[in-house]
Amino acid sequence: MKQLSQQSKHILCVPLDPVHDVGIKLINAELQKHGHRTELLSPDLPLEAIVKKAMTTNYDFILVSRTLGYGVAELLARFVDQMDAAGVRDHSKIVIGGKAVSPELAAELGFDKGFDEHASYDSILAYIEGTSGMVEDETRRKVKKNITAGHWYVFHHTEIESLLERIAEKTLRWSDGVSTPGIKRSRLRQGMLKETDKFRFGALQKQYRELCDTEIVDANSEHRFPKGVRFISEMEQTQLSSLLTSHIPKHQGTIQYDRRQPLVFKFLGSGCPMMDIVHGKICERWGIDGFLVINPSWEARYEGLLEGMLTHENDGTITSLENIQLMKRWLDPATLLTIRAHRGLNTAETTLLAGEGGADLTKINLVYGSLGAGTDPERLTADGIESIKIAGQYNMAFDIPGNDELSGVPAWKTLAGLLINVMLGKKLGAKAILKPLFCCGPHIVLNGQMQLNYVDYNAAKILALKEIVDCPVWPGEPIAFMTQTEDRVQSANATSYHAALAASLGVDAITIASTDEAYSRGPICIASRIDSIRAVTDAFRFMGNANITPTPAMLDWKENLIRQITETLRAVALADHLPDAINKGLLGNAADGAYPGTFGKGTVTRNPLQ
Ligand code: B12
Repeated sequence: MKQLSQQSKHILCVPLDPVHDVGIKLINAELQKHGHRTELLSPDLPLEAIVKKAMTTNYDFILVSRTLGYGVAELLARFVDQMDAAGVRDHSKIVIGGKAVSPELAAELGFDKGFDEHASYDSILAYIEGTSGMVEDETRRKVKKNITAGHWYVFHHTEIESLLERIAEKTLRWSDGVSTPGIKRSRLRQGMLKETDKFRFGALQKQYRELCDTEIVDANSEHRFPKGVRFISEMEQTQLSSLLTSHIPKHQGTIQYDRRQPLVFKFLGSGCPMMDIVHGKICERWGIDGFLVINPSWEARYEGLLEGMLTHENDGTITSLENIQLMKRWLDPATLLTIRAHRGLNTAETTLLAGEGGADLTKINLVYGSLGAGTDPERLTADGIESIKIAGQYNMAFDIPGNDELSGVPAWKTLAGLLINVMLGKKLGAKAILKPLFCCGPHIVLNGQMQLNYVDYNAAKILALKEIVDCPVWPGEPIAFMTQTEDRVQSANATSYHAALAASLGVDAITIASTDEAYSRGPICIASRIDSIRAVTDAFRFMGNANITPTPAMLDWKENLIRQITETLRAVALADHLPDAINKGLLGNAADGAYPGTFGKGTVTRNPLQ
C-alpha cells in the first residue's frame, strides 16, 4: 500500500443494494492501493443507517454503488434528499456508480458525479484525486483516427507491382484528354462553389443544368422532385437541434479492448439525414468510429445531383452538399465519415461534395462500379480517375469495396481489381484502402472454399493482400455478409466471430451490419444497430490480445490467391486499358455473374486537340 499522503482522501464506500457489492469492493481495493483511506459498508442497509454513518465523519467522498435496476430512480432520489436534509453534502461529495446507473441519471438526480458500469478505474481515481480533466481528455474524448497512417504503399510483390504499373499507365494514357458530362459538371460545381458574383454564378449554373437530366433540372429549378423526395423543413431542423442539444450523450463508449483492434464502421442511409444523425449519435454513444453514407440507387443513373437539405422516403440518403454538411455538423468531430462516390454518373462531383462537406473518406472502385453497379466501364473509368484526383486534392483517402464478389466473381479477380485502384491512387495522389469481403459469397459456396470453416479463406484473402502491398485493409462491406440470417442473435454472433477474426489478422477497420440489415424488409432499427456493436465489443473483449489460428489449409489458399491474382493481372495488362479489360470480362464475366454496366454508355468524349 502506498503511504498516506496529503492528497489521500477519506472515503465511505456504500453498496446501496440488497446483495450486489462486488463492484464497490473492487473500487474500495483500488482506492486503498492508491493510498486512500476507505471504509466499506455491507449491502442491504436501510437508507437511514447509511445517512447516519455518513454524518459521523467528514468524508471527502461517499461512493455509492447500485446494481439492481428496479425502482432505482426513486430510491436514489430519496437517498439524495436524505443526505441533503442531514447536511452531509456540506462536507462530502456524493458519487454514484454501478450497473443500474448512467452519468445522465446521476446528474438528473443531483449527485455530484455519476459513473456507469464501463467506468475505468483510472477515471474514477482521477475524479477522486482531482485530475479528472486530464484523464477525461485522454480517455473520454475520442481522437479522430487516420486509417492510412503507418502504411507506405510499398509493393512487396515485384511482378504484381510491374503489372499494375503497366495497367495504370495504359489506363491513364487512355484517359488523358477524355471528358464526360460528369467531369464537366464537377468542374462547373467547383466554380460555382467558389463564385461570389451572382451573374457569373448564374452563368455557371446554366451550363451545369445543360449537362443534367430533366428530372434533376426540374428538381433543382422548380422543386419538382423525384418521388418520395422533399426538403427538410425549418421546424424539423429546429426539432433535431433541440433533441440533440438536450440529449447529447455525455460521453462515448469504446468498442476496442486492445489497441491493435480495428476501427468499427456502420452504414447510414435511411433516406432521411435527420434519422441518420439520430442513429449516428446513438451509435457514437456505443463507441462506433465511423459511418459510410449510402445514397439512393437512382442517384447513380441520373446525370446531375439534387441540391438542398433533402429527405427521401426510401432507401439511401441523398448526398447533396447540404446533407453532407448537416451530418458533419452533428456527428462528433472524431467520427469518420465516408461518402460513397463510385456508383454512377456523378462520381467526380460526389467526391468533390464529400471533400467540400468535410467528409474524411470517399469510396471509389472503378471495377465494381462498372461490373456490379451498372455504370459503363469507359464512363466510370474516366469519372473515377477524376474522382481519385479530387480525393487527393482534399486529402481524402478512398476505400475500395470488393463487392463484385457478391455477384459471383471469384475472390482473386475482385482482389486484382482492388489492387488496380490502389496503383491508380498511388499515381494520382490519393491513398487507397483495400476492402476485401469477409463473406461466404456465391463463388465460395459453389467451390467449397468455406466447407470446413469460415476462417481459412477469409484469412487467406487478408494475408495475400498484406503480402502483396503495404496498404490499409478494411474488410467489409459489411463483414459476415452471406453468413447472417434474419435471426438477430445469429446475425450478431456471425458479425462478432468475423470481427474477432479481423482483429486477429491485424486489419485497420471493419464495417459491421446491423442485425436486421442483411434481411430487413425496411429501415434498420436502432436496437439492431446496437446488437451488432455490442456483439463486436464483446468479441474484442473476449479476444483481447489473443489470436485465432487458421489451419494449414489457409497457407495453400493464400498462395493460390496470390498466383491467381498475378494471372488475372497478366491478362489485364495485355488489354488496351482498364475499360477494355472490364469489357472483355477479365475481372469478372457473364459466367461469374458480372456484366459491364450501361449507364452513361457513349458519353465519353475526347478532346479533339489530343
Ligand atoms: C454476482 C451477481 C450476483 C451475486 C451477488 C454477489 C455479491 N456479493 O455481489 C448473487 C448471486 C448473490 C446475486 C443475486 C441476485 N441478483 Co445478481 N448478478 C450478479 C452478476 C452475475 C454479476 C454482478 C457483478 O458483480 N458484476 C461484476 C462487478 C465488478 O461489476 P459492477 O457491479 O457493474 O461494478 C463495476 C462498475 O459498475 C463500477 N461501479 C460499481 N459500483 C460503483 C460505484 C461507484 C461510485 C463507481 C464510481 C463505480 C462503480 O465499477 C465496477 C468495476 O468496474 C449480474 C449479471 C452480470 N453479468 O452482470 C447479476 C445481476 C446484477 N443480478 C440480478 C438480479 C436480478 C439478482 C437477484 C435480484 C435475482 C433474484 N431474483 O434472486 C438476486 C438478488 C436477490 C436479493 N436478495 O435481492 C440482475 C439485475 C437485473 C436488473 N436489471 O436489475 C443481473 C443483471 C442478472 C440478470 N441479468 O438478471 N447476483
